[in-house]
Amino acid sequence: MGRMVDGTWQVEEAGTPNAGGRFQRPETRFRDTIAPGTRFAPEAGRYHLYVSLACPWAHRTLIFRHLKGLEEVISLSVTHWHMGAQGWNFAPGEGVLPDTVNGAEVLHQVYAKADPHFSGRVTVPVLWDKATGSIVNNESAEIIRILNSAFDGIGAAPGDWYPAPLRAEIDAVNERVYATLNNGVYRAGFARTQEAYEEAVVPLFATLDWLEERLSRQPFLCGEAATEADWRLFTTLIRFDAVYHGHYQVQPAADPGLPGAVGLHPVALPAPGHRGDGRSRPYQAALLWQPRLGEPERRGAPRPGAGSGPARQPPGRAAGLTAPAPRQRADIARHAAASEPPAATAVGPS
Ligand SMILES: N[C@@H](CCC(=O)N[C@@H](CS)C(=O)NCC(=O)O)C(=O)O
Repeated sequence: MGRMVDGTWQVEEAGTPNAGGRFQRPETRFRDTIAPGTRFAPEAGRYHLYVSLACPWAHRTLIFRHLKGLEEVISLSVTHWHMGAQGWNFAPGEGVLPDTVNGAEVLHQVYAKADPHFSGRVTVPVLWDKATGSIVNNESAEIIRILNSAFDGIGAAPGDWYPAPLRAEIDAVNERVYATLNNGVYRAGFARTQEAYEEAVVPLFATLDWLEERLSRQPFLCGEAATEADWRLFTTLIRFDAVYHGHYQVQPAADPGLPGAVGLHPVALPAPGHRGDGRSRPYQAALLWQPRLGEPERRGAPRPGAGSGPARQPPGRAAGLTAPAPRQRADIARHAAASEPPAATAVGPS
């Protein structure tokens, strides 16, 4: 891992935490949009997306590129799955799509081309403009909004995952899911103190309860049809078993009164295009509380059988942190009861 300092790559320790051992996500630097009459006008073939398949944030943008049928409109590069000392790179490997636009061997070269004095983290996804030779945007939440509508009329498939009547509700769901879950798994996984870890894990599990309750009365997060909020949740949920439960130690307390581990339940995986059992369909997976009865507490070690490589240490969290204490059940209940987004008329993608 590393970062850019005034246009030069510098190797540094992974996931450097801030005061109190808390993980803090830096602000994203490139925040433009694509709109007619602006520096970045909508044009087929003009823009290029850089992603890593490992990354939940980049995964969102890949989903939207596909949902909107933009495969022929926006070209794509996929980094090597392993982030080396030089950061994301295009070394030959399974699934790698080399950089045919800038010919970069490592992604920081792309950032340096956009801004020779760039300082900050070199992250995916990146939406690149071939015409100006610059980065339009490297914030996934904004890139998916761009893909959702900017190419309508010039080759995008129909569909609106951020429909006007549902925006307030989608924003409210996104806000909680981002803070406690999308980013919450990082706050737990990279915490360096017990306090910071619990600050992340308690609201995280409360949000999972809240989502479970919400999806027990409606098929999608904001009503009868999938919206952006569902896709933003999906890319985190789908990584729970593979990454967050073991590698990031996002696990519930040993307290039997607390919910069990969250799992992606194989029987809930519907065939592509099939509506499954009527719940949690956009995720192709169910949010289930799975009490792992009879299994020893696994805190501090990856789940047996999880992952394909040798057991690894959690990315940043010091060994020996323990599950939230029983007294925190009250906190979980309090978070679970946190304000519901406003009800809104259900409108599906059109
Ligand atoms: N705010 C960004 C975050 C993207 C992000 O953190 N991507 C990770 C991969 S999952 C990354 O590239 N990290 C490299 C680093 O931090 O050095 C977004 O949502 O687009």
